[in-house]
Amino acid sequence: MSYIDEIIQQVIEKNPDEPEFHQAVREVLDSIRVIVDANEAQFRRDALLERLVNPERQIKFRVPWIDDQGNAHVNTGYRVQFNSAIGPYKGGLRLHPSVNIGIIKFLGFEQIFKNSLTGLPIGGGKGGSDFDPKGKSDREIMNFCQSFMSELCKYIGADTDVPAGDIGTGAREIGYMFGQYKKLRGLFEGVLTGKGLSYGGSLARTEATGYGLLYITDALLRDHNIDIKGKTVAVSGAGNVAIYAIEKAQQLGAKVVTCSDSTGWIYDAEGIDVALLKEIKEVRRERLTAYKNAKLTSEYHEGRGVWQIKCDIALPCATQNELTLEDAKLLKENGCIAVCEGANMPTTEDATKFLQENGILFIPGKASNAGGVATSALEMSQNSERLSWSFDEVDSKLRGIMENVYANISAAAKKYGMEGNYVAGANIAGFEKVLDAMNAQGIV
Ligand code: NDP
Ligand code: 2IT
Repeated sequence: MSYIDEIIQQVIEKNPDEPEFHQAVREVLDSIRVIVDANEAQFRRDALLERLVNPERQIKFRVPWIDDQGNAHVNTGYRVQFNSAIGPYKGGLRLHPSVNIGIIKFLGFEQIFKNSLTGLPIGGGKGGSDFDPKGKSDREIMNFCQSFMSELCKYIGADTDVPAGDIGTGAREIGYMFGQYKKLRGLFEGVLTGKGLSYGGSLARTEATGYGLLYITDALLRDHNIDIKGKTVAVSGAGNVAIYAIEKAQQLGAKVVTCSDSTGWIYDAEGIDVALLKEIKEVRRERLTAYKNAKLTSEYHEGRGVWQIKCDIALPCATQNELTLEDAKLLKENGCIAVCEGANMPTTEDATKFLQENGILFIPGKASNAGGVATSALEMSQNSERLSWSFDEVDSKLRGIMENVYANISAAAKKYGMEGNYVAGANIAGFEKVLDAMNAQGIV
């Protein structure tokens, strides 16, 4: 059996009940087969792949917190410090009831290669909790975040591990966590990114993942002589990534006709009203039914369904495995030309394969959503030099980074005879830098 297949089997056996982690490992290892096969003896001797798929450290802890009625609850907190070959661990914190160690490991594993693709010095990590922020008061959120950080603060720091937002963790949660870290460690330092602008946050970090997604989508389309102007776009999700993807798509002249949350979805033939969406999601924290109520010409549907809408470009920006084979077939039937992932691993394995085999341009999340973490790294730079850059300066750096990511994944795919396969290109280009750093640093 090949080294790669042995490792994939080992990952499945040693990490049962973690299907998302298996999926992420399988996709990366399948893509780097050419490199591994050519170096099999050395890689086996150095247990290179074993070191790649086993996190450097996994931290799991109890998070007790008290609700507004005075009742205590206990959630589980996680931080997986996956790989520090190219820099301090970096990656978000997810707060969602579906969180378990397998989800955090899949996200942490993806983060290694994503962070490498940004060209910036950041290693891979991820964390979070099965806490559900929905329906909680501000005080309950604060209480949870403080308890979570009371334990996490022992393991992180501006030069060791720098968490940030993800699903369920936005500016409010980062603020409460930062306050608690500072109180317990006595350090005002860039230990978290996505901070508020008044205490060390970076302009354009809020927008970065969504804007970055559109910068790379635009680069992809231009490379194929297609103009994004006038194109119809379907977006899923209605959170941080989706909102700013919609905003930038509109600025580039495209029309976005859908968005969704975990209870339903909107079809707005006139184009999503992004100011209204921000008001509902960022300020009032309401469901998408509020969008329909405010904009009577739009349609609201319960459940999932955005991929049945005819579009040229599909941008899944909600969560993992939300775009299935059935959805991919609908997109194809409806003439979709490109799918670029805003979320982490939103497309199932069989759907990805179908899209690629049917000539639909496809960029995987580890490349196309890298703008968020890249801008987090720019926030770290600003914190280190105790300066703040202008919005335009950060935004233009972000655009440059995303254009580079596209050029690199495209070149890597071509170099290994897989032109246009951006999944292979992203995994190979991301892996090469990590490999070089791991080899240089010895067996650690
Ligand atoms: P938010 O919490 O801001 O928004 C998430 C959105 O997705 C919400 O609309 C949410 O609906 C919906 N959603 C979440 N879980 C599910 C689910 N199980 N089924 C259906 N809908 C769901 O998160 P982000 O926008 O930050 O993150 C979205 C994706 O982008 C995630 O995959 C994340 O890992 C990825 N990402 C985020 C980055 C960032 O900088 N924030 C950077 C790179 C990737 P509801 O509110 O109803 O739950
Ligand atoms: O998935 C991701 O890249 C993020 N949630 C952002 C991580 C970060 O450190 O900004």
